[in-house]
Amino acid sequence: MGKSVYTCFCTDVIHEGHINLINEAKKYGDVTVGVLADEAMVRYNRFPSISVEERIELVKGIEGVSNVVVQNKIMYDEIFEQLHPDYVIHGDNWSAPSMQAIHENLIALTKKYGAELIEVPYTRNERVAKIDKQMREKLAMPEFRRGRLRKALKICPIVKTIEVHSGLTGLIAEKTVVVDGENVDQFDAMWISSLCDSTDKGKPDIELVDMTSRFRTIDDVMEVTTKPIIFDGDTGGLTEHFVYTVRSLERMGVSAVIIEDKTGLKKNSLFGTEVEQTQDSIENFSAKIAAGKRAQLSDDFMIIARIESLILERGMEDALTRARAFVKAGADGIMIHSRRKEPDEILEFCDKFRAEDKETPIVVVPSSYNTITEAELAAHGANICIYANQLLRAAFPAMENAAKSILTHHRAKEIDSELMSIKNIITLIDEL
Ligand code: SPV
Ligand code: MG
Repeated sequence: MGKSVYTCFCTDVIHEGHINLINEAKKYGDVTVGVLADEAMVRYNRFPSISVEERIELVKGIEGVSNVVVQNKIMYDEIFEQLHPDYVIHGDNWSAPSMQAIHENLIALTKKYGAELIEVPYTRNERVAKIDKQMREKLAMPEFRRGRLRKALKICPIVKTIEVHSGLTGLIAEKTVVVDGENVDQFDAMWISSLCDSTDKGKPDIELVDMTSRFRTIDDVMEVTTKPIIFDGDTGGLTEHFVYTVRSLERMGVSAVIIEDKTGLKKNSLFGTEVEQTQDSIENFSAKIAAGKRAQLSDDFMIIARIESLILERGMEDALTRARAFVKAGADGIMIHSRRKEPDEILEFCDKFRAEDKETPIVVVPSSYNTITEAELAAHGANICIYANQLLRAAFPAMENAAKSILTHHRAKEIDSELMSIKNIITLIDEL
């Protein structure tokens, strides 16, 4: 019997590097190519821009490929169990932490199954670099980025969303990857928080930072990222203004705006009933949502209604009544918020809402009830989990600590070991 060779592709574009890999593979036997499934692609920072069926067709078209299968996980365990390949062929680009984990996985599996790992030099030239750049460009452009949240909602068990308020925090959201045993993980989306956007400018979170300035933050983030953006639209302002905001956000390539059912001078929800806050009427807020939906031009954009009944201690029934009304008015999702330490009321809302509405996405913000895991929230029907302020809260004490140390010691030596090295900071931002 002939020998079998396996390789996995996680790409939407075939370039000479892939052809080279297949040509090498052919020398060892019959070539099977695994096409990485959508669920695994997104964990790997390769958001698919074409469907898995289209990727299969693409690979089938390469001369020398005998079989095409779908590889469901980033790691190769299932593939070895199913196919028992004699050889696995892979480029030698092992430097990223996720690639190191894959390398270790392949070394262990080839040993276990008596197979051989063939490493071929990764093709690096201007043409391949240009194709990579074009792929990234496609992901970053408004048309594609806007629809990416709806796609992520279909692919991800829960869309993990991190707060960003600048280009730098955008880069953290875009690039941070953790490898934990066999799992590679990263964030799926970004939240432009009113609290963090305002705080970063030294302003209170009371709709004081104007839209032009908020849009400027979005632009800074978009310059350096490709992931979808969910915009914190506060109350949405006057309906007559909100319709223009919807159009601007859509045009920029933002995926969703979340507006909260409050009126008058908005204060941050985490104050709860400690400050005066007025909830909007169901009628007014429904009319605002409906006007936003009418103004919207694309099918991709989402207007998500945020319900403040639990924050303002108006009870579960009020929250559910509002959720029903806002969905009826056209809301594409419901955000339910709570500032309790325990997640009980959020889970009760999710369970009750899901019992009557299986489709409408639920958004949760576990800032105060932070012991709950993403998997537990997903099990109760939540679809988007927003970590709304953690990056800013991490930065402030670290910066204050550095300032205090310099003032205390009258020099910067004592704090230096806690800081990013000068070499790393000057090379942190990639040059074009
Ligand atoms: C924000 O991040 O600005 C929010 C979420 O609106 S919260 O601060 O929890 O109200
Ligand atoms: Mg806010």
